[in-house]
Amino acid sequence: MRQGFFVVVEGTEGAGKSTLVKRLAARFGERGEAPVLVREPGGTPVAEKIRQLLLDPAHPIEAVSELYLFLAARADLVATVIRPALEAGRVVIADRFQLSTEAYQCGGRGLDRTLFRTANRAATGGLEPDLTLVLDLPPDMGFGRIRAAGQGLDRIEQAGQAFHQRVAQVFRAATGPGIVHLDAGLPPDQVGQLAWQQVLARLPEAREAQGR
Ligand code: Z5A
Repeated sequence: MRQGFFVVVEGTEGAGKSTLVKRLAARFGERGEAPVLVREPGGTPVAEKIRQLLLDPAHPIEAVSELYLFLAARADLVATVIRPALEAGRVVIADRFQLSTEAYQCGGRGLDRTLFRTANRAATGGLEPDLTLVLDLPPDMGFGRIRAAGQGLDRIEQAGQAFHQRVAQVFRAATGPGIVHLDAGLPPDQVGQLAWQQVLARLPEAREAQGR
């Protein structure tokens, strides 16, 4: 059976995650491969309903409730879309995954990392991305892009400058197996090219060729 490949794109708002996901999908398309594209929170009927609840600025959500809502959406997405696709040998590209929870709910909201790790493992069944591309961009630049694009701010985007600085700090400091940082201040073509090089180096056939 072919091995699946799981790529995650992470970073602060306006860093260019959606833009990069589309570019990577196009590159896979050129190789005759149609990746499964997902975004978090969302990607299943249940998770999309949870997304509406989470992003709606009309009501506050307590931090632990917020954590479990993100994880409930993730559990549904992993069980019904991501894991079956990987088991079928497909490429999956996710716009945000577990590093976002660590950044927003632990860094931003101040929740305990042990609580997050334990609960997140229950939600994902221990699934880890093969590659996590972290788009590094100062939050004020990302918000500048969002304003320039004329988009409104959702509940979490409205959380204030200090919150978003703490979130950005977690993204900047992230290290670990398969985590790669890219300068999101570069033009989209260059970000896309650098990201694609990272993907190519980690595809199952590249690992096999290198005896890894
Ligand atoms: N969240 C959480 O708290 N905990 C979790 O566990 C998870 C998520 C999974 C989801 O919001 C919110 O949920 C998010 C984190 C939280 N909230 N906040 N704050 P979302 O999915 O709706 O929004 P987002 O993830 O923040 O995405 P975004 O605002 O759409 O940004 P983006 O996808 O990174 O950027 P983009 O849409 O590709 O680009 C934004 C603009 O910049 C656009 O006009 C582009 O043309 C432009 N762009 C893109 N790349 C470039 C470059 N390289 N140069 C110049 N301009 C560029």
